Amino acid sequence: MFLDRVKISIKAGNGGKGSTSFLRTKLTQNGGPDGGDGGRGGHVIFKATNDMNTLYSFRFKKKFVAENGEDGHQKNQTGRNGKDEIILVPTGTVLINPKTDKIIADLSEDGQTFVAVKGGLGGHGNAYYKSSIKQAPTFSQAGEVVDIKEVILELKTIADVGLVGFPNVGKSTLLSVISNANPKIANYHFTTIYPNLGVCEVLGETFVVADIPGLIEGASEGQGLGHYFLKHVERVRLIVHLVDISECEGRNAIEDYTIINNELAKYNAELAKTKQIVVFSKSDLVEKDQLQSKIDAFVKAHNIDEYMCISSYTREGVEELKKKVLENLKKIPKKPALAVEEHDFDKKDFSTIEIKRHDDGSFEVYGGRIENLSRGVVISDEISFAYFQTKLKEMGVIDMLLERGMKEGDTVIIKDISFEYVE
Ligand SMILES: Nc1nc2c(ncn2[C@@H]2O[C@H](COP(=O)(O)OP(=O)(O)OP(=O)(O)O)[C@@H](O)[C@H]2O)c(=O)[nH]1
Ligand SMILES: [Mg+2]
Repeated sequence: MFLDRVKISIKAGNGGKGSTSFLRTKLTQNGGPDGGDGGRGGHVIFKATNDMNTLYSFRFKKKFVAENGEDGHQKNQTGRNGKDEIILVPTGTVLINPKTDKIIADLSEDGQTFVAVKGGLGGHGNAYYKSSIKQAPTFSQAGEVVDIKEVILELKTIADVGLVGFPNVGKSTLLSVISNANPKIANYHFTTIYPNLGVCEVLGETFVVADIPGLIEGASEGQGLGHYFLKHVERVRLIVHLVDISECEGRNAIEDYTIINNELAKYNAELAKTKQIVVFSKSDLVEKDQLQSKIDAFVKAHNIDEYMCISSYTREGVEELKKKVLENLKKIPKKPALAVEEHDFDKKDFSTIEIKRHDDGSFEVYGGRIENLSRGVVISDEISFAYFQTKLKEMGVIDMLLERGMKEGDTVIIKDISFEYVE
């Protein structure tokens, strides 16, 4: 089963809680605060590998969760960081943000990694809050909670060469004779239903060839297997365009070439500009004297300057084709990685403070700066709550609320904390 697009959910680990604790030894009954900080949650990291070539493993496992950070301990011991969740994907996997449909990462090199979501920060232990005026803080901070995110994985195969052409022209047969691949070959259309990759060796060098399902007229409107698999040749540097010169299926080689090029252009203008080598296949089925005149007519009709004539059966022209491909590849630079958009998965804006007035007259305060502060509040703890109120004043939140018309007795809601304003 071939799978090249899948939506999964990922969640980085939450930060561990800071600890509230006081030093206790045989000699000290009421020592100072010694609650350590919580550990950081594990990150969610994607890693490309050449050992995979489909997204099949994501068919059944769609949820990935990194470990939470450990809570802080007494004696100023910081909790352990959560273990990262490393998700292996085939090289060529592109990560897409489903909310914007934009690409956020392109894992085009073997071993390349991408931190998609960072683990939550650990909360501070009570030792952190000790100051000259607050000798014995009885509160600590909760760990940062990280939301679940969704991400689409799409595989856009990385190959140097793409084999393109009508069904049954001999693409898979050619791949089987020039590379280590062992694709299915048969005398009917759409034998190939998903891409095959093969490594071709020539003159001591190698290149990767992708064989995709055949295209037909109207593929852009979904005829046959449609355009779907063209994404697997989108990134090739060279297209080997196979045309059955024997016309053994009653087709016309000159027309076939035009039809396929039109379909490529309809899919993606960039792909249509990719350099092509026209390869006339099944030459063994044509009488020698007819072959040249057929080729001449084709070359004239399309005004092409580079072509090869091969038979995968007799192997005629096959070695020359491999050399020609290598020669061309040396002149064509690798395609750059895809443009990616800045993504907000691991970014939090800790500077914002927003106020919303509800219909019942209550005020809600939210935003990154507030979220960060509210993690430190234990509402049942008087000192903690007093600290929170002082901070709200310092940050100008109370002034902002007064400007918005807050009066004595009005309810203020901040995250899961709600209190009445008292002047
Ligand atoms: N005589 C001859 N037959 C060939 C040659 N190459 C392929 N064939 C035959 O043509 C038929 C189609 O070959 P495939 O390689 O499966 O063709 P394809 O282009 O991959 O076809 P799809 O996967 O359906 O798009 C098979 O019966 C092959 O044996 C050739 O050079 N000479
Ligand atoms: Mg095939």
